Amino acid sequence: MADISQLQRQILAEIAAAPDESALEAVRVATLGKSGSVTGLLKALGAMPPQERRRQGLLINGLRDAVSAALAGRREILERAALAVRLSAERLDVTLPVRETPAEIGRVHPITQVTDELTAIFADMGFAVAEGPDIETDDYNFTKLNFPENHPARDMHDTFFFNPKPDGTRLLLRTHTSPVQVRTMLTQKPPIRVIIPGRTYRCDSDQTHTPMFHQVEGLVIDSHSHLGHLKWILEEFCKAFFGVERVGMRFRPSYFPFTEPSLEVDIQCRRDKGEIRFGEGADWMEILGCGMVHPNVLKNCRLDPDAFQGFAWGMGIDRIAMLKYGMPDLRAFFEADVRWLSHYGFRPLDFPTLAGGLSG
Ligand code: 2NL
Repeated sequence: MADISQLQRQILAEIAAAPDESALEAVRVATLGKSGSVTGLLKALGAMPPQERRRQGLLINGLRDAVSAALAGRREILERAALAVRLSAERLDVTLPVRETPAEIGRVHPITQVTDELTAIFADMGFAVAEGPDIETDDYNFTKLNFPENHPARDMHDTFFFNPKPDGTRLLLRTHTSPVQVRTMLTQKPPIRVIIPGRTYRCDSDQTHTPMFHQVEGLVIDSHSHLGHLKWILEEFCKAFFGVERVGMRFRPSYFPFTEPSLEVDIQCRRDKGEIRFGEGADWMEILGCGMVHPNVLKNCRLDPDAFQGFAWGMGIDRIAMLKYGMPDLRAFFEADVRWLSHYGFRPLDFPTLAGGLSG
């Protein structure tokens, strides 16, 4: 059948000339597709007398097989060529640094990091963390803590007061975290061992003060807790926090309404061309205040001063964060500048632990 071999030559030539996979697919549709030329010939077989059908069937099925084989062969050649083009066009520089995912780009603020660090240190010594509201009553922030009615810290200049309520009482933003200790003593039975990290507020703003700042206070109440225990706890804390084997400490007499006796604590340091090192040198730096809880405070918190005694301390988190990580400007802490945070912040999955290292 001259016209069938003629048709086959023509189709195979088209297949061989197909420049890409979509042109090849067009040839397949035009020949083996539902209304394709070869399919049309196969359909026509059914209407033929048996002998004719046998003869023609052999030829037409041969044509179909030849076209299928040619299509498959050409497809493989075109696919290989397309892959070769892609491989030579796409380049990957495996020496480039790995790009971080969004979760890895985020940074933990130094205040959060330092809070986590000191929580890990005190937790290791058996302290629980307590929390309380930022908005407090005058009673919990001042009166129960043995502040005299006319004490200057109650002054409008230091405290952010809310407008007075009809009954004359007024709420305020806590000026220290001590009201949380008051709440703890009112609700828990001794022995009490807690630390309270949190936000505190004072109406004060300059180079070294921001109206919102962070404090951590500690409280121990038991039957025989004394200043010797307090000194040991503070010394262990300073060694772990600043990562030194030993640190000289100096306890100076001071005054707070809520402790008696009251002390201020300095740690030994060396100031060197703007750098500061702890545990060595001839300089001293004040880092915290502390003392034995005043009997009036115990009474105000429904604890019998003849049965219980204890000690407390307080320090600024912002300040010890600046000291440990060499951050010169307090106000940058609260400016929410991502460039500052990417420089001074901490990697999110490096939790501070005593075993794994405190500063990641
Ligand atoms: C400082 C000094 C201090 C306390 C805080 C306290 C709390 C209660 C009873 C007694 Cl409920 N004391 N806290 C004691 C001494 C000092 O903070 O200079 N903070 C930055």
